[in-house]
Amino acid sequence: MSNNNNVVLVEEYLTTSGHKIGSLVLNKPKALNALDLDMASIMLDALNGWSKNDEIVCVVISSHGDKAFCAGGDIVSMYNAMKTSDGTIPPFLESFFTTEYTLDYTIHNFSKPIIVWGSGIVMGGGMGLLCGASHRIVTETSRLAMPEITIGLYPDVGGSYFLPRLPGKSGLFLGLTGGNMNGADAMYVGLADALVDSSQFDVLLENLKEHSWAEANLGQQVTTVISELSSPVNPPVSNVEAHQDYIDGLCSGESCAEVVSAILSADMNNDKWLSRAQKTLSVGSPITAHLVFEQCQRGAELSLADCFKMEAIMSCRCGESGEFQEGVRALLIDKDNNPKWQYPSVSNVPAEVIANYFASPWSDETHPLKDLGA
Ligand code: QUE
Repeated sequence: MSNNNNVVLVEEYLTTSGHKIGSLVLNKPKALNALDLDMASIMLDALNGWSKNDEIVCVVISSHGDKAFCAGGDIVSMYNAMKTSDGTIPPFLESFFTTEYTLDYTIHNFSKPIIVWGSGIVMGGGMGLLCGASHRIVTETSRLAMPEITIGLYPDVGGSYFLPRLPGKSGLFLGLTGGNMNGADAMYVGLADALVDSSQFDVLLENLKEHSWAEANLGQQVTTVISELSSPVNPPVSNVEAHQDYIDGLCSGESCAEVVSAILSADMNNDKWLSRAQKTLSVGSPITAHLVFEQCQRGAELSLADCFKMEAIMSCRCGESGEFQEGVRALLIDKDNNPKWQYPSVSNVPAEVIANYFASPWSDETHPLKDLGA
């Protein structure tokens, strides 16, 4: 464990009714609260304790700093582990992903309401924390995305489950292009439950503390408290909704190569949001594009637990293949923004290469997430 155990602040607030509210505050604002292994372990331990504690009526997950709820994962530590592992699966990555996915899964299946305050940047690992919560709040500053194609990873943390379940082909499009969602997009695609003004966090906590907690249905009571918060003065407008039919048309192809070529050759009509998505795909990893296409196909048919098990395999394969390491080098280590991807385009990637990302390095009995959902 870390020598810096205030990376997540774990607190219990007493309510006037005599109950307790669990609070987890991500506390690495300079790193945009990117999730590291210590943070994930602390959160998982706290949730496991609170699930068995009858005094606790609900949990609030939030973060310090205005900029980000959580901008992703601690990929610099992962880079350092990959650099010294020489093309094998770094044990650190296996530990990190196992802990992170167990945490995400625990949030999805928690026995009491979990409120996530998803204000500011919510990307990658942050999406994993948000998506499974029973009460997902976004604000006028929220920016949600799965931008992993930029770094040669792929949209994990349950992306295999939630992307193929978004309206039409929007999940495939967002995974391929790293497209940004604002608060209105998040509401439209069903990844948020309430859009409120970013000034309302203290009001939310105060009202949760003052609530009577007298009724049986804790989830309904949290919904009521949240419904009393103020909406944004200038609410955002959904890009995904505005472009849904266009996105569905672009993503209707039968193969990854067809879809990617349709998006890359499309006239984005000077639309800023669509053009940015197109640009991100054009400079992103061709291997990642295949992984996104494949995970959306496979994930549509899988349970949540099986999606996380598949992602543990994919993520460990990413840790040994070199593509992810090169992406992190180019974007975050050397910052030359010039990753040398292993294949020049989607059409050059052999099927066997992609198949290997889904080939388990473990037997069912030795899979690190074998007990998930059991
Ligand atoms: C694409 C990504 C990530 C990214 C940038 C991308 C990502 C991620 C981070 C990140 C952000 C802040 C940090 C940090 C990492 O950046 O997944 O350590 O402090 O975690 O273009 O997928």
